[in-house]
Amino acid sequence: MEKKIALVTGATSGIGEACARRFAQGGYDLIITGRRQDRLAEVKAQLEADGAKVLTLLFDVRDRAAATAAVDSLEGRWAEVDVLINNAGLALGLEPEYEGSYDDWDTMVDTNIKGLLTMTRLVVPGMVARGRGHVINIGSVAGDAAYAGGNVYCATKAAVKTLTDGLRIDVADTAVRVTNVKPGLVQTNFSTTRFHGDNERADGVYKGIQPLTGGDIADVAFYAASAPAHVQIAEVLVLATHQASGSVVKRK
Ligand code: NDP
Ligand code: 8X3
Repeated sequence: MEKKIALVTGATSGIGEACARRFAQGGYDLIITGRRQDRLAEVKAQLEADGAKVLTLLFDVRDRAAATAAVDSLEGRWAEVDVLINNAGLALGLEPEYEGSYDDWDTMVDTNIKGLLTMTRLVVPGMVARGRGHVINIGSVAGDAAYAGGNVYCATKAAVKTLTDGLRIDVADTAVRVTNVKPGLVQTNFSTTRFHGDNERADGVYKGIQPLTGGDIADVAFYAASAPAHVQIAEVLVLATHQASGSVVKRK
């Protein structure tokens, strides 16, 4: 029997890379996407060592023409994506809303909302036509409530929740399932990116608490995809044990 295919956006790092790994270990073949060819090649080699067949697609999810060309280039069984993991995303800055950077706002909105929408628009029609498929969006606890300085990033993740719920309604008459996985603190490149490369400040985010790993989130995504066909894991909030919400973290 042919293996199922999972397409993971932003698989060059963190949660996306861990999801690719978990799905490869769970018997899927993988389409991994990202903007860095060298990292895509390294992740591909790891996944192949786990027994998966792997296709890489190099594009920026903000570039709609490039995303369209990449998805259109898929041939044969590779075009029949079983699981789409919309993971590519980022936070930039932690400034008050009235002092934020216009460029940072545009990047977050274009990536976290419009990039996710583009990938959904490109991949889900095939799922509907085939009568099977699963979309797993990586939302965030940040989408549940704003925290200090989170403003635009939190808004993009609130949008991910609304778009996930909207899609679930729109495909409810098909067998396609839609899941929002909402992590709390996960130690990845996320904070280094948020603080524009300031590693010391990024490390401070995870001081005094054992954060989640990308693997913890990948396990949840894989569980959702592995549930029986009549079970739709609609939304999962996953927090570190000493994190209670987006703004309540108990540190030692
Ligand atoms: P990382 O920075 O480790 O990974 C982000 C991934 O997204 C990278 O592969 C990156 O690729 C990719 N990416 C970013 N922008 C684009 C783009 N324009 N086009 C294509 N790929 C892009 O962070 P995480 O793994 O933590 O983040 C993954 C997702 O998880 C994000 O949506 C984030 O919001 C969400 N999340 C993270 C949490 C955390 O605490 N870490 C908690 C809750 C949610 P590249 O290497 O090319 O930049
Ligand atoms: C990432 C988690 O709390 O840093 O979405 O925003 S948080």
